Amino acid sequence: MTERRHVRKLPPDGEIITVIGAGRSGVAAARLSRNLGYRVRLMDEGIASSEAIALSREEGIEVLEGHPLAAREILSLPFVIVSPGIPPRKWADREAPLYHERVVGEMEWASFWTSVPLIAVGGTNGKSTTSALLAHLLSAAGEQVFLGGNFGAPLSEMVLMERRAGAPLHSVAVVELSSFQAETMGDFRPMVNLLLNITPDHLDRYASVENYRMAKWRAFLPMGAPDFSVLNRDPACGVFPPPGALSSRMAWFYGSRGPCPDEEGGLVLDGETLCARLSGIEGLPFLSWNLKGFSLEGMGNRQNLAAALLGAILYLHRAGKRPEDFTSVLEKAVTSFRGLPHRMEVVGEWQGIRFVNDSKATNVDATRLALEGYVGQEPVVHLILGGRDKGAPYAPLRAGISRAVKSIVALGEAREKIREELGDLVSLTLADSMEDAVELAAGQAVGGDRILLSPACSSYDMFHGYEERGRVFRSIVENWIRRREGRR
Ligand code: UMA
Repeated sequence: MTERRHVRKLPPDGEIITVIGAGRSGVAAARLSRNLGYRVRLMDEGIASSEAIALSREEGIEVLEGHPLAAREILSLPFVIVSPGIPPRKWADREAPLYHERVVGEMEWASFWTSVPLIAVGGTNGKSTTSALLAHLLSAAGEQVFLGGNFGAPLSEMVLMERRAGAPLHSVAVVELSSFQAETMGDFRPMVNLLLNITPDHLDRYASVENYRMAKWRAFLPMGAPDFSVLNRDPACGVFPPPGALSSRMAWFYGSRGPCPDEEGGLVLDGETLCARLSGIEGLPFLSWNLKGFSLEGMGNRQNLAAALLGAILYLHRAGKRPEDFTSVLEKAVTSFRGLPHRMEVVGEWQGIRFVNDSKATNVDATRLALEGYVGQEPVVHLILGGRDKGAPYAPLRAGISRAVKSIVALGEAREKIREELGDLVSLTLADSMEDAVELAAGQAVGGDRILLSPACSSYDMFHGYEERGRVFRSIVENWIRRREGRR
């Protein structure tokens, strides 16, 4: 089990703790702190009126609504827990990332109060799928897994549940970790910490890409020698640890096509056959797996698979399990994983034409990764792109489009910009609606082709979020297939 070291001084018994942000994280952190015996104030700039807030009040938590955050006030308080959605400039008058002795993020706070080993999963894209796959693999290997963090249930909810039960209910916690949760970290000690990729994102919160990058690395700095940092070996994924900053053990994974720069010290997924090879990890023999039953498409998912498998192996190894007890279990479990909705999700197939919903690809890099998974064969993709433009150029898609895409259908507010930047590469048509887009893309497809919705844009010009966009796509595809089947 990971030994916990605290640089921060934990607040003394009975101290007043202020939690800022009364969303799901803040409420959970406040209730956990109250359960630990602290006096707790929950502060929010907006209106806090959920059932959970009423419950918090009943538990003796003081709730302050409509309370503007002022750095001078916050930093004079004895101890503060921040919700991930609160940007540090609000409470510290400065840009992230930063560490403060008396200010801690919700996930890190919760991690101080549990002995359940943690596996963290960070990265710009692929965090949720990798977390879910990792949890699936570990459950198959007989672990009692908590899955949460940025994924949904804050870690504080797990810790509170366990304290109330008076015993650990889980043998391991897989926590999806966002940069918002990482940026304040200073004592976080997961047993295994995965980093999938770092590409520009959240630039409305961070002053520069460098600040965003450093926010992600903060989750690795406190880790020590027995713990594993599990990092993507593909240079295109932007995972370059700050020189000399990591004192944990390192393990690499490589799921991209093409030769891996260095096969020792991690897990490599072979290009075409999905054969995984593990080597160079102290205490573990050379191991290999045949993963061709993995059903998720796209380069991002190959990398997610390599990361999750390596994370699972390292955790099981550290938990004292023998490779012969988990090797074939993991191989089987990979095959039964069905993925998450809206992330390279296969939503239909008709006469060999497969329809793939990647509505979660709300930025250019996510679409770039989706396309890379189809490179290396004849182009098969009819790509539906567009939505609300996020200001970034579409040029990073050019290489993938040239090699994997047969045609583009551009949709939404961004469609003219997309036509200007990509229209010279392959045939490009403009659609007025999602229905129109599916009709246009599928109308050009033959058996073996893919209709891929991977918009590289946010959905807010036409939908209430990427989930709604994905659901609409799915239902249009199902109708399209039903109509074709009716004609036969
Ligand atoms: N608030 C303020 N002042 C502010 C901002 C917010 O007072 O400047 C208040 C709001 O009025 C609201 C509360 O803070 O009452 C919301 O807090 P929050 O934004 O931290 O939201 P939570 O409900 O606690 O959800 C958070 C994560 N939200 C964010 O990081 C923005 C959830 O991730 C996470 O699932 C949840 O904790 C459980 O851990 C969501 C997310 O969008 C899914 N994450 C980003 C992403 O994935 O890109 C990082």
